[in-house]
Amino acid sequence: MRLFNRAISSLAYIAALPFLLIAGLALPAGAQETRQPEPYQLGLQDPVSPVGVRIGEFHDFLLWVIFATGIFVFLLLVYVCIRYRASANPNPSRTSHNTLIEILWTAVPVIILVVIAVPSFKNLYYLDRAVDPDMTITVTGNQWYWNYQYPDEEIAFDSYMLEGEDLAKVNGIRMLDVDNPLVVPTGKKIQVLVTSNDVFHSFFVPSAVVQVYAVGGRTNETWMQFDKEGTFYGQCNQICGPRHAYMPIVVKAVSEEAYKEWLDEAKERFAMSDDAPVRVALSTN
Ligand SMILES: [Cu+2]
Repeated sequence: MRLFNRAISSLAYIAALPFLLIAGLALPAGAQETRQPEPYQLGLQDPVSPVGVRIGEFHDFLLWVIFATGIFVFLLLVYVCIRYRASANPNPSRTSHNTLIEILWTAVPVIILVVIAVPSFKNLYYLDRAVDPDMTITVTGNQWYWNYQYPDEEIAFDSYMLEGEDLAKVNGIRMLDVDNPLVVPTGKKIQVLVTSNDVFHSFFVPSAVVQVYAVGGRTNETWMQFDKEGTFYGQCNQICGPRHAYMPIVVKAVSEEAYKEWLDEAKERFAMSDDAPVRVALSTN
């Protein structure tokens, strides 16, 4: 019964997809977007960053390669099952070598892998490191919350998941909303330096296709850029202890003016004190 319900829900979702897409396209420019995991979600979260767009395209390309390979192998099996069945071949062939076929089944997979590897490496280098970033944010994983620092602005703050009354007060999303989200301006290239204060964590924001391990004593670098205003949810996705599921990530991408306003306020609330220096090196070079 449960399976049946799931199938029906999935069908309903697929039927509603064109309307959802139209509704998405009809959003006025500058509208607030939200990206979070959806029930019965199909596919990846809509990308909001240049890296996300490229990875999305690469994912779709790979899907074609996988489909083509799968269908080819399936048809080949069907052909072999019928063509070489025992009843039609009372005296089985004793062929053990065929040079042409052996060259083909070595060369063709190699060519396919090279065709996959080239864009794959391009993407890896593209997302690895920010070239001329506009700003830097350092992210530190802790058991079990995140600490965000804006070294250029000399602000630092912790970000805890909202629970119980606190969550009800803001009518937030259970398991995802936090007290102090990461606030960033849209359209800016943000260098992100990720480390940990204790065990392994992982900074994961799917709509920006950012996933970086937070490792104590080591600084990992990546970058993100949000091309849409909105709220983008992520989670720690490296099992890090009993409250691993309770350290979500919220990124609020806002306009330049709204970001400046937030900075003014944040500089008062979250000013870095001398005894809480920047925890990670500002450059990984
Ligand atoms: Cu964690």
